[in-house]
Amino acid sequence: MSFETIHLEERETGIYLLTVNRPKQLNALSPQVLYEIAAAVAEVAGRSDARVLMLTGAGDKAFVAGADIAAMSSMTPIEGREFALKGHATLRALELAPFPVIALVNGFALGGGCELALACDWIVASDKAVFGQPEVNLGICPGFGGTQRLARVVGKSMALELVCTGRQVKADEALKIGLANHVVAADALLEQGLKLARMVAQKGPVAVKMSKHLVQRGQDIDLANANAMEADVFGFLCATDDRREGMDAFLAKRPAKFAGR
Ligand code: CO8
Repeated sequence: MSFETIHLEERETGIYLLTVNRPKQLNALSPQVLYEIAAAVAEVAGRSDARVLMLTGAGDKAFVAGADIAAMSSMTPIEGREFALKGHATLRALELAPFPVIALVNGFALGGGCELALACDWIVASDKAVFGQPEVNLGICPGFGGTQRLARVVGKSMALELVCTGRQVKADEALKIGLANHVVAADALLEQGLKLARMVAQKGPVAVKMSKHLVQRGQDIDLANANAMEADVFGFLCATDDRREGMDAFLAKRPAKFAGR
């Protein structure tokens, strides 16, 4: 599939890189970008070798500087609602993708850009990254799930401070408040992402897929039911070839060769 506003490539076997590619607009999210991200996630999900998707922004200035303000400025209420719903659906597709999605935040991740990063499974930031929910400057609130995901990641009080003040958070603070898992020099960002992606790609594919599923789905339900779901998935994994291979390899003191079934 060919795209106009994003670029999708397989960097290494099973490891994909999606780049939002509108550097002149600091990679702002237009409706087309959202459609193309969703289509790219579906395309990667359709490839049996897919293990990890990394998501970044083109250029050296921005990951994504927000939803496209020029496009939003002329939206009718109906178009605005559709844009918000498309944003929610696209970000949910990242959360439910059957492989980990790593955000490589290389610059501004503001508004919808911060929300996009939050919908990825974890964030690796460059030392040039700047996060924030500046929607209050524009007389709007976050509209792609930012109020909810941010509060779940950094806690209610910090989320309230950030969405009510629009204050920007640099990489070192993002690391401190648990928004970013790692901060590295800008020129080491892709390599750090690849390093983590390779670690994932070497593990049992079904186990990784189901581990992500448990963490993501478990966020939406109570602890007792989430733990019950975990027990069911654990039982299911006991029946896989990967479980047999993983344990046989450990006992034979050799590396495991997972088939992903
Ligand atoms: N949308 C559209 N264009 C943008 C955006 C954006 N979010 N951000 C930057 N651009 C454009 C600028 O207009 C400029 O274009 P041009 O060269 O044609 O004038 C170009 O990118 C470069 O930007 P700047 O000249 O402003 O670059 P600076 O280095 O001076 O500043 C900043 C960089 C600080 C990132 C600045 O561009 C900025 O503040 N951008 C806006 C950030 C923002 O407010 N983001 C939140 C947007 S609202 C949102 O995301 C809501 C999400 C939920 C939507 C729900 C749907 C209904």
